[in-house]
Amino acid sequence: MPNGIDLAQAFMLVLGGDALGSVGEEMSMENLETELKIHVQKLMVKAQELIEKTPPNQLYAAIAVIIFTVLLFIILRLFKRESSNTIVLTGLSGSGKTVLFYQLRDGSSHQGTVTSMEPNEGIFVLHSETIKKGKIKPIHVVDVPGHSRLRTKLDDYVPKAAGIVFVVDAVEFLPNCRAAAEYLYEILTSASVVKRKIPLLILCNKVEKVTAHTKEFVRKQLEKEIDKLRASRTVVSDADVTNEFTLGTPGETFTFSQCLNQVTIAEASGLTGDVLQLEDFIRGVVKL
Ligand SMILES: Nc1nc2c(ncn2[C@@H]2O[C@H](COP(=O)(O)OP(=O)(O)O)[C@@H](O)[C@H]2O)c(=O)[nH]1
Ligand SMILES: [Mg+2]
Repeated sequence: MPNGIDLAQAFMLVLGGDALGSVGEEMSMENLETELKIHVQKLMVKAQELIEKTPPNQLYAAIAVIIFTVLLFIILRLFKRESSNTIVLTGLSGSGKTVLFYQLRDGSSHQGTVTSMEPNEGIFVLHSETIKKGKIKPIHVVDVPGHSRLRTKLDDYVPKAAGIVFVVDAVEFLPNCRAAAEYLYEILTSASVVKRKIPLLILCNKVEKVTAHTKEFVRKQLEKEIDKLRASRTVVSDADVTNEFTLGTPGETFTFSQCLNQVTIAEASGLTGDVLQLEDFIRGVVKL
């Protein structure tokens, strides 16, 4: 690159003159300006010569490559989904969402100091990440209560969620199984979850209790309940399906593996601070 060297030499010349000290500052500035002007002119001439010397085919090819690259860049920009760091914690009330929320944020359960009537929301760095060195990324966690009148709140958060955590009380599971399955069904058939294939984690909570059901048991029971719901709902609807999507493979018993979005199941104990599997899920979907 002779041009680069020329330019560098010009700079050295001017800077060198300045370093000699005796010349006034204004003079050297003017010098620098004129030097640069001359140089730019020289460069322009050289560029023109180069263009004239290059066969037009090569020139067109170069221009085509540049245009193609720019277009590709623009298209990629447009299609790249805005990466989200929102995690929606939801599930029936009493399942332990609020305790989990504080556990993620502070590494402590804040027992007895929290009410569950409003969505809890916070942007924070996972407590377990704060001790790490280097790059740490904050996440946005919303704890959406499971009371039916608050469930519509879900629609505010789900469309921009990177992942959904559906918390299930593994101890008091059987009496709540039907209600949990109904809620889960609602989530799994909502338009944004299906279209954006939002990963969902079914989190069996309170597993430190010996009476807690295993995650395999919870999964099977939920699948059974959802299968029943699906059978009854596909008969009724058709007319009033606005944004409801059909769930699973028709004609087959429902399993979570049939869902278009990834559905996984894990265990936690918010009370004792055992939230490793939950944090792993969050790290996976937010890409910390
Ligand atoms: N044994 C046990 N109890 C828990 C656990 N997590 C939450 N709880 C209790 O379950 C109840 C409901 O918890 P909360 O976080 O308010 O549930 P939310 O309604 O889903 O927000 C509270 O009494 C908690 O102390 C857990 O991991 N183990
Ligand atoms: Mg709560």
